[in-house]
Amino acid sequence: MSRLVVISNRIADPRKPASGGLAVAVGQALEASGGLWFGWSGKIVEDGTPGEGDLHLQTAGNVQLATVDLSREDHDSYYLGYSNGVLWPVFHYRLDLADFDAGYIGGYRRVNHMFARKLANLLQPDDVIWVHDYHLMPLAAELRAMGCRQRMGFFLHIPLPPPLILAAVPEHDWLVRTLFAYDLVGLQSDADVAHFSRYVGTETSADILGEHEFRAFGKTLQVQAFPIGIDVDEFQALGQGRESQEMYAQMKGEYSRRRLLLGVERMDYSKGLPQRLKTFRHLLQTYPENVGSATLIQIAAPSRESVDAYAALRQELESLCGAINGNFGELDWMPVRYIHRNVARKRLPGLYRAASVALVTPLRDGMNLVAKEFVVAQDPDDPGVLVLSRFAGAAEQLAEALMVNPYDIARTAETIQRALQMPLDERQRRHQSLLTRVREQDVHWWRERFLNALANVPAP
Ligand code: ADQ
Repeated sequence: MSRLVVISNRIADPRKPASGGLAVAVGQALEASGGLWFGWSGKIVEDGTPGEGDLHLQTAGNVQLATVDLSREDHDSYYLGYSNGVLWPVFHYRLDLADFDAGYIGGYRRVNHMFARKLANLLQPDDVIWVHDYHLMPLAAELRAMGCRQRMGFFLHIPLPPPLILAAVPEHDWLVRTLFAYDLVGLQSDADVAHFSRYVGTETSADILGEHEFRAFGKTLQVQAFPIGIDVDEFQALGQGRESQEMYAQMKGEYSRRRLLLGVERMDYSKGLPQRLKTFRHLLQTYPENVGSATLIQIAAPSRESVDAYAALRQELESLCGAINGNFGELDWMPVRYIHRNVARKRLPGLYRAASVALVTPLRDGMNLVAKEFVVAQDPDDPGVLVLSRFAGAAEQLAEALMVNPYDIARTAETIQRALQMPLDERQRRHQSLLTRVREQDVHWWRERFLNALANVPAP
């Protein structure tokens, strides 16, 4: 069995339990075959030399962890600049928020080159290499240039935008060309694969050999959808834990006479938070029976706060929440509880289970794991209702959710009202179908499908 080598911007120690579904899934795959996990150490060296960083090696069971430090300059241009200031907004269709500073690309290329250089020394000839996410798109091209011939796959966790949006990235043709250094590219949804196919059809001279097969730059590439799932057993076990049960009891106690609506995410402009608050305000205005009853708990964990667009979003949210609470609040009821913090993962299932309605309404999302976690956390006898944006990758799999266009505030409010009034038998029916799919297509299914497809790519 070949050794698996996983490369991602951040890595997690597979021995530590609370690191979340992806870390668990990748950790298990690495342990099964023995493996190497490579990425940034999280450390920034203030006066470090760009393109140079110390390599740290650590062993965790039969998994080797290899991490590299970043100089301040590399961190700011590769991570904050190009990855999160250019690729993240453009890939989420937010050209207005992209910061096309010509200086960033140098850092992005430099760090990818450095990662490849450090990694190449650690590779064995029959390793299988799996690279994750937008930070590291050109990594395989760098490795190939150094003579590495191993099987290489790439998985993009965020959406791939339509061709004319992707084309706004000044280096778009180079970026896509570097993808052809992989043997397999995995995307979250069929919509993303269709965008890739249209891009190569219009912007390159690639031959489209089949629905999932493309030939260009002397290389054949497979591109397929592999929708990521969650670790259902792990999340259900968390739900049985003391912290989660306490959370549930506390919420049920506090809100015994009220209906709880819940949003949980990183604070990010892709998640549609201002639209969600405006929708909630519209719900209170249009359906006054919710005044004094419906309460929105919005958890928005701090994220990338040194990128400008995030600070502006935070201000907007604080002012919207303040206005809604000021206009509608009563002495014994605040319509919005806005919490700008992380909730401990062990408590999350209890919070989800106490909610009557989950609002998962991103403007664009590669997948969205919160939607799947909410489904798994519900009591099947009395489940809450998932209101889901059609623009989340998860919408392709979770058709029994109540689907909304989050830009359409009036109709989304109407749909939330429908969710609040949904009869028990309909809630049970929808939940049963959703749970079956989330369970069948879990994170292990995702990982196995990807790694099988990579193993079965015909040799060049
Ligand atoms: P994210 O944009 O981070 O992920 P998501 O898929 O929802 O979004 O995953 C977030 C994870 O963090 C979930 O497990 C959730 O429970 C947890 N989380 C979020 N906010 C939290 C909070 N305030 N407190 C505690 N936990 C919180 C990116 C892409 C997604 C894609 C994933 C995986 O943007 O589209 O689904 O990667 O590929």
